[in-house]
Amino acid sequence: MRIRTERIQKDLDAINAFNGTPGKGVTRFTFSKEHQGALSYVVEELRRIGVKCTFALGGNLRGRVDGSDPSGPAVMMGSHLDTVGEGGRFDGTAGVAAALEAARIIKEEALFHRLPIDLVVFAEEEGGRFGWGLLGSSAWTGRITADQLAKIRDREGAGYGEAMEKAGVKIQDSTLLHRDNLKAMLELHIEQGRILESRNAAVGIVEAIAGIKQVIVTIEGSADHAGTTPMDLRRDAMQGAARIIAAVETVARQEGEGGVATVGQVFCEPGQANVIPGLVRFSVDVRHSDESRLRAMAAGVAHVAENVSKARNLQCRIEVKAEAEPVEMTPGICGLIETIARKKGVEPVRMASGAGHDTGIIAKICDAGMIFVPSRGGRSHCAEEFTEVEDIALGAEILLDTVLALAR
Ligand code: HGY
Ligand code: MN
Ligand code: MN
Repeated sequence: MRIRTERIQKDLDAINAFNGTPGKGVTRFTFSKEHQGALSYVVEELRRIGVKCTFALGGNLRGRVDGSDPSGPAVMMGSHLDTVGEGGRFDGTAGVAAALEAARIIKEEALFHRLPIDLVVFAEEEGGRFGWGLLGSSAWTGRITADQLAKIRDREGAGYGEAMEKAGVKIQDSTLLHRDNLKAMLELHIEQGRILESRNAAVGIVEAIAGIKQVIVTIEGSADHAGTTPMDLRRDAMQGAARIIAAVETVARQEGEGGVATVGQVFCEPGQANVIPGLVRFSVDVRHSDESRLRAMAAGVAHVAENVSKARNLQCRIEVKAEAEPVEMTPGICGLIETIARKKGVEPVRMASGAGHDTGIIAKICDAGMIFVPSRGGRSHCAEEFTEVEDIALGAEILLDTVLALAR
């Protein structure tokens, strides 16, 4: 094996030292000092091997390893370093560390490749700061226009561009990614599920990524005194929201295997024990591997929200945030990963991803593939998230050979 496991371990430790909630998982929100600290570690590690980094459209970081044909379309490998709040040490970080070590080997051993190989760190994959997941890759591929991006604000009201500037991120290259300048995208990622572990498999090949629709539901009633307002005169936003939230689970359970739905955020105004809530805002995240069922689930939630609001004389508004259709990975790339894994004596498992990934957005404009490595107990988006560094190293070895095969 060329990949050096101990260097991946060092990268994981160095990157995760940049953490806004030490002792409570890992928190690195996009353009925060933790995020920029982790990015600067990657930039420095790439500089050491002679790879120059630039910031591209959407605030994504790109380090270019030039090949013999610098003008050819690139082969891209990487992931993200932003996390959910109090998340894990491996979601995104494992893929960046694997790509970083692969880049080291390519440079140290001067491995021949014709096309440029780009190491990328996507911005705002999780949506933890701006409430809009897959944002950096969506901006880079033009799925989100510059105007739409300019309107996106974080909880403190800071705009995306403003946050970038404050973090010292200067866009040096604002070209959109497209088929002529990008040949393929490869991402190593932790599985965030139980399949590999239950099958005692070391490597997964992602064939498809589930679709996602994230909305924010706002229910508006009237704030009023909790002690003097008779029950039948209330317009209690919380009682309406509670019934809609309970129905979200039913919408998902009716789908059986393929559908999941989550209410992860609830805000209440004014949020005091002795005041009847005037306004409740909550997120709904629905996912399905089939696009028409995804749309049906989102419509089902909207239908319940409207009916409950009407029956209770409440106002209801639904705002769509992130959405990504279900997407297939490129069969040729899945086959290439499989051949390379088998040559290393590894029998990979073909599977789908219930989690969304930037590669699913990039796959709209070029060939794409993902390599999964096992998650202990399937846990993710929590401090308990864990993947053996040896599994990441094996995945990185496969990533390295796949990227080189595509860039040759
Ligand atoms: O939400 C997701 O599926 C991913 O972790 N951003
Ligand atoms: Mn995630
Ligand atoms: Mn991720």
